[in-house]
Amino acid sequence: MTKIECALGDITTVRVDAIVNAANTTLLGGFGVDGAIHGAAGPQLLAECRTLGGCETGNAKITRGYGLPAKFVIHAVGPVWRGGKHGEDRLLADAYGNSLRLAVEHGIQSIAFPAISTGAYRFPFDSAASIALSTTKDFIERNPAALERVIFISFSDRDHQAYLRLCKQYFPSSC
Ligand code: AR6
Repeated sequence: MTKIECALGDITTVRVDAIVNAANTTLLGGFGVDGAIHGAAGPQLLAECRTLGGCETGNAKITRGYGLPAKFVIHAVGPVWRGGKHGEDRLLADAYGNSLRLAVEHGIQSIAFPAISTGAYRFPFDSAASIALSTTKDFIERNPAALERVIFISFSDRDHQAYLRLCKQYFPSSC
């Protein structure tokens, strides 16, 4: 059975097989969690990202983790929030679903997600967390035993409390 966890902290320090990056379509770095991941991984990460040819919104690509404790980085591109009527929910669900699919294809057993799109891209936090949790629940139901651990990392206590509250709804026996 897959263990679901919610934790507060800096995703660059988490010891898992893969951490997910909230990237942009260029995959060439940025601010927020993207900047923190590139900073902690070192310049080899950017060098590998340059070979990938970017990534469409809703999709994800994988690299090695270099200086990070995580072996892999899954670079997922969430949507910019534009009011909610431009397919944002679907694109965010796709970013999570494609990250999970890529993880399983690479034999990854443990994966940590930041709250994709909820910073610079302004997606409302509770809706984004609900999409993250419901997409993960669907994936786990369709792929039982594919993953050991999925961790949702929040960067503020307020976000962490929101995750804990919503997690109880989607995974009553976990969080
Ligand atoms: N660990 C965990 N979570 C973090 C960390 C960290 N070290 N740093 C920030 N967060 P954002 P987006 C949280 O803006 O909204 C970049 O420039 C943060 O509190 O990093 O998907 C990219 O290159 C927030 O909840 O990503 C893109 O251009 C969440 O991570 C653009 O920003 C996501 O915030 C992507 O915007």
